[in-house]
Amino acid sequence: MEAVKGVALLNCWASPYGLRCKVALAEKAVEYEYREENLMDKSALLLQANPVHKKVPVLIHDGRAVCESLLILHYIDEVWPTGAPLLPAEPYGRAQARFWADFADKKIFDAGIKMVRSDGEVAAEAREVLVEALKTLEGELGEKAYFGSEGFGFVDVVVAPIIVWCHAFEKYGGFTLEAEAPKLAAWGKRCVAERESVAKALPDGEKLVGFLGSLRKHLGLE
Ligand code: GS8
Repeated sequence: MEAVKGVALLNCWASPYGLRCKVALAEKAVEYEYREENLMDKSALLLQANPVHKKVPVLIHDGRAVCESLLILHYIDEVWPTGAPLLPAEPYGRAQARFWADFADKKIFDAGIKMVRSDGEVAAEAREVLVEALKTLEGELGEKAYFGSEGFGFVDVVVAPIIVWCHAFEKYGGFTLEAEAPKLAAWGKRCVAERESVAKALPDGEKLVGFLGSLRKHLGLE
């Protein structure tokens, strides 16, 4: 594998999985080299660093690769103790945080991406799963400011990319987060206003919508 010094993140700017890694690295004030990947023409480094899935994000630390965004977040939390830990200290809280992270991946990001990449019945079914999941996630947030019981934490980092991805979800799903899950919408605004890590890591929502529009054209959906 190409020798990479220090810390590097292989990513595609629009990836919700990579965005959460950017937020976590910023929370921990880790300096790193950002390497943008072209997923249509993956670099030799990406193929060597993630030979199993060949996907971004990949974190490279002192020449060793860590794959899968949730595992990258765990790694970052364990290796860089700067700032508050992302995961709670006690086992039950950790288990709960992992549960909601898994829920976000399986229900929100999977359904949302499926909806954006399809049309007709498939898109309608994905939309239903997505909206239901957003409401369920809002139920978990409840009246708290953040998902973490002690403030912004693991689940907030995992879910943060929906703040921009929701622009696309709303456009292609014909709903608004504000109407379906107003507390979750307020949480998103709070994250951007109060966490520099989030404000700086996330791309412009309209740029993302444009990118996904081109993808849909490429897939023959528009
Ligand atoms: C998902 C990564 C992923 O889907 C994680 O890291 O959490 N479970 C993984 N990455 C996509 C880009 S974002 O949609 C990817 O790299 N796709 C390239 C490919 O499938 O060839």
